[in-house]
Amino acid sequence: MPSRGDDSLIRDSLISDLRALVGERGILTAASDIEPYLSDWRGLYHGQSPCVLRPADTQQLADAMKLLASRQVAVVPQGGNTSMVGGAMPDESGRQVVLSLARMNRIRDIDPVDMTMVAEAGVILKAAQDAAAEAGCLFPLSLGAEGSATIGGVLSTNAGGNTTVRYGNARELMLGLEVVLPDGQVWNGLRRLRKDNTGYALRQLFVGAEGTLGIITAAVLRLVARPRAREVAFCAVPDLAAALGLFRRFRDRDEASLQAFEYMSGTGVGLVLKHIPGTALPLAEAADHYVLVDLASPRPDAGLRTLIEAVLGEALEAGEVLDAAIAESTAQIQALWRLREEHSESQKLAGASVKNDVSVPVSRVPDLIRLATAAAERLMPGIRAVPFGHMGDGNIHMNFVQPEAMAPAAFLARSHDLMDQVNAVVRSLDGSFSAEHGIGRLKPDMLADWRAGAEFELMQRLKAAIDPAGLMNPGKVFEIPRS
Ligand code: FAD
Ligand code: 2HG
Ligand code: ZN
Repeated sequence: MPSRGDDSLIRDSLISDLRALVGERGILTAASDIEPYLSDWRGLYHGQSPCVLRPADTQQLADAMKLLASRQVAVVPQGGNTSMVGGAMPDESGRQVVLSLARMNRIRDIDPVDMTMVAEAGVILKAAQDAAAEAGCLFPLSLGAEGSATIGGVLSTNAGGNTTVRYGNARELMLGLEVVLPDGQVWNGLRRLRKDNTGYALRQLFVGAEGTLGIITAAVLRLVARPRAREVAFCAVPDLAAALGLFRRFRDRDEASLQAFEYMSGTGVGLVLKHIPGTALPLAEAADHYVLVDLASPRPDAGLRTLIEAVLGEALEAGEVLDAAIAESTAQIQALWRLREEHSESQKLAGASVKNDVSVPVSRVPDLIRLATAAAERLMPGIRAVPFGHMGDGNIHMNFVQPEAMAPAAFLARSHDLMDQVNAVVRSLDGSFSAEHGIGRLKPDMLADWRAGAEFELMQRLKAAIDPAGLMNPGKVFEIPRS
């Protein structure tokens, strides 16, 4: 067992050897510089790290990984640090090195004929969207954290977001990858092919692996045609069945134009209006349920205004819609979307919250919201249910904000009881306990339970084959094995 003195000698020599590989700008060691990398967005975890590595390119990163592997030092990859499950947090031991991809932020290539972009892992999602737009294309992945989340992070979590209903998850938007393996080997799989049946699709293994198998350093992203027509409406609906009915009306009329269909509860929109300056309800009266519909088409003459008015008109007549506002300008589109995208921030400002990022078959969304809300209210009278999210793909954020009079710590102490209640409902509806945010540090016990048997054993065997020393993001996805 090394003594404290031994520990700091090992640490000092590791830091100086790493510095020799990545240069002065490639490593942070001062406590005040490291601090921002040690807490997560939700404020659930606070870790420790001897330094933060910030390599400038793939070769520097590969050299550093070789060194870390030879010294048996664990690595915690970090992109924009927007994980909702503590995925990018080191533990409290002070022995895990945080690896930030922030400096690897070049867009290496955009090809509007192949409809591809080669982006390094540290490129911010918004920057990738903007670059695609400049080239006359669309990179359609879209989520509230897009101003901070990175390409490496969204691929490593297989992020979904608002447009999954139309374009799929991050996985479906990736054609090739460059990865640094746990031993420092570089795998260049940056192929931009739509068809490539050459053995196992290794690239898909690293998507959604949450940094537990290797470091994604660059990716070939799939672009799509840029929209030339768009219509967005914010609608009040009488109940959950009506919200689902409205979704079906839009999907059945023109599935190809439906790029987002988001649900919000009256409580959730109320929290946004209360806590986020500059927001306003675009309807005359508040309601218990709302949906946001976003239609887009690459055809300027797609007739989306006629379509949205016709579908909303029919739904109004059928009593499925109470009232609706259709955006008349880009500024109004942004204002309507803000009511949806500020949900996470407003819940943070309203006190402690427990999040359940769950999915069910789309047809079961009303049952999910109704049953999970009832179960939580039975467990804790006064709790504020704020379900919202991606109704069009079956992924609802079944979140709960603390009762107003309760102490945040007392509420958070009941987190697991609440999550168990929601998960029991999700199980009964054939759903998943983790739709898009991943497992991270928060849910390895759930993964072991829900996927027990052949599926979990196969995952463990893959992990052992690719990262035999267990140095890649330990304690995420899998619990750390007891020695
Ligand atoms: P981090 O948080 O830094 O890391 C996430 C995980 O990926 C960690 O396990 C980390 O170790 C690993 N990782 C990061 N980079 C690499 C790499 N280069 N190689 C290997 N592993 C790596 N998620 C959704 O799916 N849909 C949403 O709509 C959505 N909205 C959000 C809104 C807000 C306000 C916030 C705060 C988060 C939201 N998220 C959403 C959650 C989050 O998963 C995404 O923001 C994003 O996928 C994380 O990207 P990041 O760069 O911040 O990754
Ligand atoms: C979203 O859809 C994100 O806005 C965040 O996935 C959800 O705060 C949450 O629980
Ligand atoms: Zn979401």
